[in-house]
Amino acid sequence: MSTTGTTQQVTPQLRQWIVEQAQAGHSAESVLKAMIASGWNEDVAVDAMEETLRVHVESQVVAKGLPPAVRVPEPQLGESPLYIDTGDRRVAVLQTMADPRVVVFGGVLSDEECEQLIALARPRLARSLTVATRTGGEEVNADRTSNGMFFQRAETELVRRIERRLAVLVNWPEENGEGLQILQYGPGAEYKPHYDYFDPTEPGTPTILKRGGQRVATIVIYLAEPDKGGGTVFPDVLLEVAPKRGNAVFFSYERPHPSTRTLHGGSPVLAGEKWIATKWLRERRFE
Ligand code: PD2
Ligand code: ZN
Repeated sequence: MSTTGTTQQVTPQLRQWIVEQAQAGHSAESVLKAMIASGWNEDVAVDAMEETLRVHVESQVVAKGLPPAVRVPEPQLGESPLYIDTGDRRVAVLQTMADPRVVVFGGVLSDEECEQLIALARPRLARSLTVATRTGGEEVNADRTSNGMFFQRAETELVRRIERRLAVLVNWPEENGEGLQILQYGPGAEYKPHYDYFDPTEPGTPTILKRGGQRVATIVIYLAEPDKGGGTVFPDVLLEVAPKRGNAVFFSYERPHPSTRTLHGGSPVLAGEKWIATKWLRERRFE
């Protein structure tokens, strides 16, 4: 890549030099200045530095025993748009956080869509189960006192339309999504803080991963607002997202590890009833 027509090759020697400069405590600006002074095109120099340091940091992290990072869904927010056009709906971008990666969207679903999902789910509710990572099966869990059900992927026209919309919203294939899960929380019900990825150290996890790899992101959509309580909390960063009907919170996790700071929970509902739809996204096609 070059503005002069000649290609500037980023060599292993250059990469090593960049790492050495960073290790010696030189700032990114000073390293960049030195590269430009010795003839490097600025864009090439910036790209080379970013890529070199990213690869270096990742190799250090993996050497420490953390699972490797994978590609995750990411909404197109490069130019800080106020809205994202998903093809059939204009969704508002209300708030973004870099670490943990959290994005709050407004108006993902219409009030009618929220009501329709609740009406379809209500007769099928049962006490929520969670995946038992020890065995790979499912179990009732005292940390999750909601009632729930799963839709099959594309089970109805409404479900299909919502899944398409979410796929466009966060740039991730529809087929990599688990079926939409609907949860109902009455007064006192909560979902204690947890991670949505599967713990790699649990014996049941390899079986779970056969169906599409790890979970890499979550979208929680609020379908009905409680009168009090019921926010989605991220305790590591003291963030609380209000459960406003039609809005959604998206968060991603590039490795199944607490360093992602994606510990999150559903606070107890204090009054009224909270309903959500959760879409968990896998690395690959979920079968
Ligand atoms: O209901 C919530 O706010 C919530 C909190 C944590 C939902 C989930 N996790 C989930 O469905 O994974
Ligand atoms: Zn969760």
